[in-house]
Parts: sequence; structure tokens; C-alpha cells
Amino acid sequence: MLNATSPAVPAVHDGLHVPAELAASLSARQAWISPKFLYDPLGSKLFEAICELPEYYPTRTEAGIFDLHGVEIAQTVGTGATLIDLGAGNCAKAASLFPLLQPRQYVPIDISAEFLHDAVERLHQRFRHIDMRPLGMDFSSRLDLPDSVRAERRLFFYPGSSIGNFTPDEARDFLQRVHAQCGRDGGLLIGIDLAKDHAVLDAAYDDALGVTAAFNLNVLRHVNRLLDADFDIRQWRHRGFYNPAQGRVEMHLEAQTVQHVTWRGGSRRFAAGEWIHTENSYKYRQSDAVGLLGQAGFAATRVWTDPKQWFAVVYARA
Ligand code: AVJ
Repeated sequence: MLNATSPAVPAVHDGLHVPAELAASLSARQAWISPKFLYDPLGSKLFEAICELPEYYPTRTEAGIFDLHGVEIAQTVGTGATLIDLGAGNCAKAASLFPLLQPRQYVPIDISAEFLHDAVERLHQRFRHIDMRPLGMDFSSRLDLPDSVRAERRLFFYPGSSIGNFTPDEARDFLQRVHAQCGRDGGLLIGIDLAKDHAVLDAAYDDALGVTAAFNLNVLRHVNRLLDADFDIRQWRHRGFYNPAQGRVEMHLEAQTVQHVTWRGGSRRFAAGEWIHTENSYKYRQSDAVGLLGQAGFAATRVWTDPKQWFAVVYARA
């Protein structure tokens, strides 16, 4: 059943630390905005639209791997688990696996709390027998699970290569925290985007329709609301490209003319052509991805990929 006793999905952005953290990153010599702020209600919808773009291969490639190997994946991870979905969004990826994985409890977690709550309400109509416990929270720095989350057979699900938003060092620390929450009989099913032709990556993060541009620019609307800031969105331009030296795609926002931006407690001048860094999306070699999971403490891994080896789904047993 849907969690009825505790407050549905707690608000995430009412912590005092959010404005302070954001203001500090905007004031840094190289200004940046954490990619977690891309996900307000509109940002989550724009990301859904990105997943439909012909250029954006990760979602469809990952789904293809589950279509082809889903039965074997389910045999490997087992059924009846507590499925903890990190960055669940619209919950569609996990829901498509419910028939195979038959989770006993489903715990979708997302920073976009409002969007998540709407998705879970709809999902619960379709799967009434699954105990659903949505959590609207930022799991990137701390991973505290309430007592309502079953401790037995925890299967963490981290699809879509969201792990790519962390630097490799941060990713290892994060995976360590996931490992610590797995328990002895648990594991992690993770989707990781693999290194590939640069032109494919450039197109995927700077699509012809401009949906990724809208997704990136929307972060300024979100910041305007969170910080009472006055970013003029029309004066900024999306940049998204692969950086081969760093092995990652980067998104930035470039000021088209000189900008004076003020927010609660601060202000800044941005020169024409100055950038705000909004996202990294690291691409891994399969061997490096497996190595990272080992460093995080996982005992064994199994890997499934697509025919082009563009994306990997990995099960890491605790
Ligand atoms: C949701 C973090 C996996 O990095 O590909 C899509 C976000 N950014 N287009 C990614 C994103 C630009 C996405 N992740």
C-alpha cells in the first residue's frame, strides 16, 4: 500500500542549507550550479522529453538491454526484494521491471518531490499489491533511509547513468554509502554510460530541437525561485559537448552579454562569454566501471551491454 501514516513526500528545498550552498557556488571564481537543481517540476518534464529525442541514446539503449536480458537479470538479482530506486523521476524504468523483479516493497527516491509524488500516485493504481514508500530527498550527499524501508533483500536501482553526474572519486564514495545500506543479502543494479564516438555524445547533449538547451536554461528559473534571483534567461545560451581530456560531457550556460545578477544576500557580474558550469556526465570504460564498484566494496559484478557496447547494466552483489 501507499505509505499513509508518515507525511507523503517531504519538501526538499526548505532546508536552510540550499540557498547558502547555491549562493556559494554562484559566487565561486568559476561559477557553477549543482545539476540536482535541474530537477524542478518543469525540469523533470523536460528530462522526460530528452529521453524521447532521437539523439539521446542512453534511455533507449538501456531499455533495450533490459528487453533483451531482463529474464537473466531477474534470475541474477532475484525476486521479492525491497527495490530502492535512486533518482526515480517518473518511476517508468522501475515499473517496466516490476513484472520481472516482483518487488515486495518499492522505495522511489527523487529530489523532484512533487513530480515523484504525482508519478507514484498513478503507479500505485496499477500495482496495488506493492508497498510504495516515496521519499522526496537529495540522496547525493547523505543516504538516510527511514525505518519504514525494509532491511531485508535491498536491491538498489540506479539506472540511466546518473552516476555520471559525480566525479569518479565522488562516485566511489557514493557507491560506498550505497554498499553500506545494502546489507549482506542486497545489491545494486546500475546503468552506466560507456565511452563512445564523440560526435554521438555531442549530439546527445546538444540536440537539434533544443530540448536539452531548455532543460539546462530552466535551471536559472529554478535558481530565480530558490534564491529570489533575477537571471534573465534570454541572455544565456546552452553549451553541451564532450570534453575528451576529462572523459565527460559538460553542460554550461554562457552569458551572451554582460550580466548583473542579484539574489537574496548576494550579487555578481558575469562578463559577456562567461560560463556557469551546470553538469558533468562522465562516460566510463566497462573495466573502469567494474573497478569502481569493486573499490566501493561490492563483492562481485555481472555486466550486460547492447550490441554497440554503448551502455552497460551492471549487477553488483554486496
Ligand atoms: C539524468 C544525469 C543521466 O547525464 O545524461 C541529459 C542528464 N543532461 N541531458 C545525463 C542529462 C543532459 C542525464 N542524467
